[in-house]
Amino acid sequence: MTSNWSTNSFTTPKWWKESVVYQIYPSSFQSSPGATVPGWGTIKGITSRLDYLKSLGVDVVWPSPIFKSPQADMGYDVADYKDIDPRYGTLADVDELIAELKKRDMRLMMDLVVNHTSNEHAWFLESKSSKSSPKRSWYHWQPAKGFEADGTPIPPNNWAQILGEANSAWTWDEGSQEFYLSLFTPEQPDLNWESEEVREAVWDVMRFWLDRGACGFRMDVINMISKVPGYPDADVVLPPSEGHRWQPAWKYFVNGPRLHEFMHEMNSSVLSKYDTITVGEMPGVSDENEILRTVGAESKELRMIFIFDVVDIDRYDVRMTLKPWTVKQMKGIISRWQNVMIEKDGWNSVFIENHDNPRSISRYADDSDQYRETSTRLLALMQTTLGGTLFVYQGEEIGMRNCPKDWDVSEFKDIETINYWKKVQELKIENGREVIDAKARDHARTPMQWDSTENAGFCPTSIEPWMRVIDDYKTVNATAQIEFQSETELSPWQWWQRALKDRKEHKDVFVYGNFEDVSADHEKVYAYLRTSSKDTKEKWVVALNFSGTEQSWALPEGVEVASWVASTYSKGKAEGKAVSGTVALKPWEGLLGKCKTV
Ligand code: TEU
Repeated sequence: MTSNWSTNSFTTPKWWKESVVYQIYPSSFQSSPGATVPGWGTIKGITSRLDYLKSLGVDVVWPSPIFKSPQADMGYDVADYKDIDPRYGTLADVDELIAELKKRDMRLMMDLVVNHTSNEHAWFLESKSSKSSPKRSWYHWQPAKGFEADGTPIPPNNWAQILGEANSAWTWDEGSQEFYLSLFTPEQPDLNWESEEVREAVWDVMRFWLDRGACGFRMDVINMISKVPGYPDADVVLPPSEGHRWQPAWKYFVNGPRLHEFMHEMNSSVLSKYDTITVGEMPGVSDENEILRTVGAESKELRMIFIFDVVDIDRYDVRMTLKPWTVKQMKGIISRWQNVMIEKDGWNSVFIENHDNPRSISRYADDSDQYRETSTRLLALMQTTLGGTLFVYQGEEIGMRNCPKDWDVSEFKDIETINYWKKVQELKIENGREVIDAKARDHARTPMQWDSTENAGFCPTSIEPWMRVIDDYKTVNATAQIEFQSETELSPWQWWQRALKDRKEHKDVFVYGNFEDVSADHEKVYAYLRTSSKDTKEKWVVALNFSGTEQSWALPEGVEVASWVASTYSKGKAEGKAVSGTVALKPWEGLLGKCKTV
């Protein structure tokens, strides 16, 4: 590898590189006494759990949107960026949260959703009031392409909605007799970033939160803000013969022509004036140069992004599909981005869960009673030993599973799942239920399992939570795992806690270190070396068995393990493992070893 890693700025320490970010799904994290909407989580609930997060090893808390919202898409439809939804609390509650975080040397990162607003945002209400409204140009308005014989207006092009692929991305407004672009749902009209006034309004929102004490932003679908002018028709990939009328149109709004210009403007107008953490959600882009334009050390755009390659590994053109994948593919993706960032001086996020994806143990490992715990530890070991800023999603630290397959579909509340289920009925999609069981966003949105009492400690027992608690909470819960005592084993939570501590103690290796994949040809084992960025050249090896069968894997020539310091099967050192040559791994076993240095 011709890396200039040790001299480029990859190894330059920054708080936002070494921080552990914990994503909270506010509706499902923790309710609090006097909650406006019983059975929903609140900001006060988050504040009440800060000691829990601190003791886990979290530095930055990122709640999914808590702004005023009609909740058509769980808060990703914002009606007022400067106010809090009453169901979550008040601005004063956020101030208190920030103050309590500060006391613990922690920070708050906000979710900035500015590709679109809610259709109830004052900007949109004004924009739709008439064709001559001063805010008409704040959204994407287009006349009908024509009208059906029965008078139904025909949308300007064939783009499909993202959260309801069976529908057009354009919504007809009776009042002003035009369509507006609404890529996600009709309740989420896309802002028109071509308008300078829109951009100024966004900068103003950003300053509002940074001045209030937020440390930065996760930016929702920030790579969709520039649309290709003229809105060209998308290629037909979903066969009309099977009833598909609308087509995925990513090509025309993902990393569009003015994206980088807008991001530069955001940086020079706002971000450059504060010391922030920024992470852009950027689905649908895997091009190295394009990504480095955003996250390269000199790019002057964002600190890092969420690259979707791993979470998109099991889909075809749209997310609600099931595509077979292999461990080798996953390894290839992860190693590719580890290397790119090191070699080309960029920075990346490390994540495998969020509120838009199923649970990681159910998806990438084995969530059966037999292997759930080692699977959780395996995925934790992998993530805590990869370079980049680490993101942990609520419940991931206790190995929460997907919703049970015997739940009625009515338990699933997400608009994407509801729209998908309608499509399944209409188009008679045979594996529809299977897709929901594997992919629905609902799997990650069930209430956090705090303890073994009814409702899992999420809300009082007399109240029905907004979404059903997963039935396994009596055994899978935070309290049981924190209190777990054993001579030979760590609970998944205890393992995560130790792994985060180790990561921080050895940040020169795990956050800033060099990376070398040493398992390229193995079908099931993912193994890599991490070498310290300091002169010590301390070297560690990680070997992960991504299968339910025993595997053997060979350490590279010349690499000798001084001590296998951890196995996902034991509390202390792994005993009886070979220190050179072929190493045996149990099903779903992960090993961490410190290598001898010459
Ligand atoms: O998600 C954007 C996104 O593209 C996906 O992760 C999305 O869930 C998937 O494409 C659906 O098939 C973000 C938010 O994270 C998500 O919760 C919102 O629904 C969406 O934007 C709209 O704001």
